[in-house]
Amino acid sequence: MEQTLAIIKPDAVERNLVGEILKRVEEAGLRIAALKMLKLSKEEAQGFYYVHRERPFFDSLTDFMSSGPIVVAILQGEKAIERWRSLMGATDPAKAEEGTIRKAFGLNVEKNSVHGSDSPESAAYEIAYFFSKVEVVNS
Ligand code: FUP
Repeated sequence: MEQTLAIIKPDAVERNLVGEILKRVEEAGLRIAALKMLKLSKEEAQGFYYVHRERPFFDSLTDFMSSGPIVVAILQGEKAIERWRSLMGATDPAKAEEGTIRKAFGLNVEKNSVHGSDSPESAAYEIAYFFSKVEVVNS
């Protein structure tokens, strides 16, 4: 069993897409092991995206990620990291495959509706960033 961190980003929460996105998660057979809504401060968004701190889009991305509420979840299942990323689609919605969340709902490369961990190492960091042990269901 593998776990990954999913985020429904401010652009998607703003457009009432939380239910639609979680429905796709459940229909794909991934289990939700933890779930909550919160609003990041600018500093918290910078901490989350620390690996991208040198990238030219870092300031704009962390402004966006702290601009409104997000929903964070731990998704669990066989190959959860890869399965959630394939449901999400490519980073740039214009390049995402038909049937993916970013193709359906993403607005641009920044406001691309969802996040997913890209490796077991980032999943471990990202899950610990948002959830304490008592918030995660054991199943
Ligand atoms: P992904 O793993 O698909 O979310 O994409 P990346 O790790 O490449 O990018 C991290 C975040 O930076 C993505 F959510 C989108 C954002 N980004 C920009 O805002 N501008 C860019 O030019 C590239 C990425």
